[in-house]
Amino acid sequence: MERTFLMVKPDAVQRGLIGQIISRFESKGFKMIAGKLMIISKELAEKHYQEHKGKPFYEDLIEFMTSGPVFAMVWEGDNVIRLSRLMMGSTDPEKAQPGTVRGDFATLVNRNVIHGSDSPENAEREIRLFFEERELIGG
Ligand code: IDP
Ligand code: MG
Repeated sequence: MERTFLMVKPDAVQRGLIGQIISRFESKGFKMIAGKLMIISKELAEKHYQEHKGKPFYEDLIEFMTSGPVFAMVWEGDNVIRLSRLMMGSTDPEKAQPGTVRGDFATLVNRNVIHGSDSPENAEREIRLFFEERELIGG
């Protein structure tokens, strides 16, 4: 069974969208095996987004991700990495299809509501960054 790391970003937490977003992944048939509301440190945000260091949007991204609480989660299911990315839609909400999380809840690329791991390697890395092994329930 595959695992991925999903995170409701500060914009969506502030807008009260945690429940609706969780509901979509539950309805799909995935299982949440860990979840917590947290304010992430600059250090954690920088580790999480290390691949984007140096890009024009990097500093704003770190500031945004540390600007308020996020809801960090681990989800389990068949092909959950690829399928959850499909359910999230394109990074830029202008390109995200209706029916996807970003297509339905977002308008701007720098306020795009949700993060999801893009590969098995990143999923494992991100899960380990945000959670202790003992926090994963029934995994
Ligand atoms: P992803 O979140 O769909 O995996 P990435 O390319 O990994 O997209 O980018 C990480 C995050 O950085 C995006 O979700 C978005 O918040 C932000 N970002 C990406 N590209 C841009 C951009 O061109 N302008 C502003 N923010 C961006
Ligand atoms: Mg990414």
